Amino acid sequence: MRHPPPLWVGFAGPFAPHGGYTITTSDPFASPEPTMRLSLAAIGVLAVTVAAPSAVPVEPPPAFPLPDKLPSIKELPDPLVMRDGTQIANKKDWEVKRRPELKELFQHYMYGRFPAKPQKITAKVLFEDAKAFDGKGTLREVELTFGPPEWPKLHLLIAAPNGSTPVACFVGPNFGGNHLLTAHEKVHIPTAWVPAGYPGVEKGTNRATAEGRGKQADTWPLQQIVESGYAVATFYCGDVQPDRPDVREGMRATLPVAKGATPADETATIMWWAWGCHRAVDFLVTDPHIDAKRLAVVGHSRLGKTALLAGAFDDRIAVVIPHQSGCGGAGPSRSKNPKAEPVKRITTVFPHWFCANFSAFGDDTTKIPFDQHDLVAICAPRPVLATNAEDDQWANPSGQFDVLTAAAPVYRLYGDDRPVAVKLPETGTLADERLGYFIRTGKHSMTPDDWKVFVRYADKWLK
Ligand code: GTR
Repeated sequence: MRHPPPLWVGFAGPFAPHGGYTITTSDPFASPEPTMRLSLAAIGVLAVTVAAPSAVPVEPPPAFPLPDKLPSIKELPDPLVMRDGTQIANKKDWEVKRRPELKELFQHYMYGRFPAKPQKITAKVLFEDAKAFDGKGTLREVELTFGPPEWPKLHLLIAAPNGSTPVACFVGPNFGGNHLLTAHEKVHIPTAWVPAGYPGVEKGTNRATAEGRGKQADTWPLQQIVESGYAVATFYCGDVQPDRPDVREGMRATLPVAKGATPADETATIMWWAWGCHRAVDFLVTDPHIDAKRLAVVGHSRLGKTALLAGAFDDRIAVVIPHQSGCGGAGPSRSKNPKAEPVKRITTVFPHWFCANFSAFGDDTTKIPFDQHDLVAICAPRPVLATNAEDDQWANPSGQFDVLTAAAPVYRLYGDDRPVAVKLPETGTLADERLGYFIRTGKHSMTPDDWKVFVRYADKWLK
């Protein structure tokens, strides 16, 4: 059966006809892009157009009950039991029945609809410095446009070791702009709203300035990553969707404005950021310097939640690294850790991160028809590494280990008999199983030492 037209056809939105642009036939309910390798004819020439195939049409989502009508489930629900009680016993049924059901549930009740892939992506190389990092690597920045002029542009900063062999690549969003990660004067300074308090942000205007150049180079230590033999690609999350509620800008501005109540499952900010990761991947899989089969998505905190969601919804990503992602990421919503961030708090303080339906669970998380182990399980059999810090109980380090453990039965369907450590690993010891875990001393931050751990894990799973 063909699916119904996308929800927002007829509105001035991204998937609606607009001034001479082709309307996409892709469907916001569609499953992630099929694995593909697009050929990029001429990198380095001014503009390159990458024709992306439209997403595969799928059945419309089933009608789900209102949040308060859902049954109460006290513990982490069994990932291998469908909503109708069917027990899943093999990989095929997991892939054909349960995994799609979970993807629908996560969209409807938590992150909002998975947006379609744009039909046309244009990549323009803004600059390329082949003598960066003491001559050891190349630094480039690529501007990605998706079609209609009101769509924000994404600036992808790519650092790669020099050499002819395609290398594995880390990819993910950053918090304050690419320019904070290197002092290189050609790197783009965001024109979108940036959070106050980041280096070089003009007081009162939320504008980024050149003052910030290189001031957060430790969070994505480009040279260190390049010297360990990996490429790294990152973009400012606010290029896609600035991190603030109640303002329709970024990609949200391209959606129809809801009259009256907010649609319960409108695409929320974390889903848009994940969508941005997928658009970065669209480019990376065409890049001859990068091995399309060896991509690891990384993000910290709210962007760690993003990394996990991006990995779950795009199987072109080979390894998933949510760093200190906590509630809404690799931390359970049914938390047993009194120091961890609860759903009630996160949906009150950051209502825009999740769709309206998710707020309904603030007072009773037992009604959530899934938990975060199901999001990890959607990634199976791909490796997922949850990294943490002892002083960061807000991100629920022990709860994250419970989540990995609860996802393990799905990994076992793929033949991995020991996908996760048997007990919470010691501080400072990397448990490098397919469901990997690491906790260090210290606080909530992403540091060069954390990147050493990401690289060790990638050395195991991406080599
Ligand atoms: C906190 C939030 C966390 C985490 C963190 C961050 O305020 O409660 O869920 O996302 O922000 O992103 O740094």
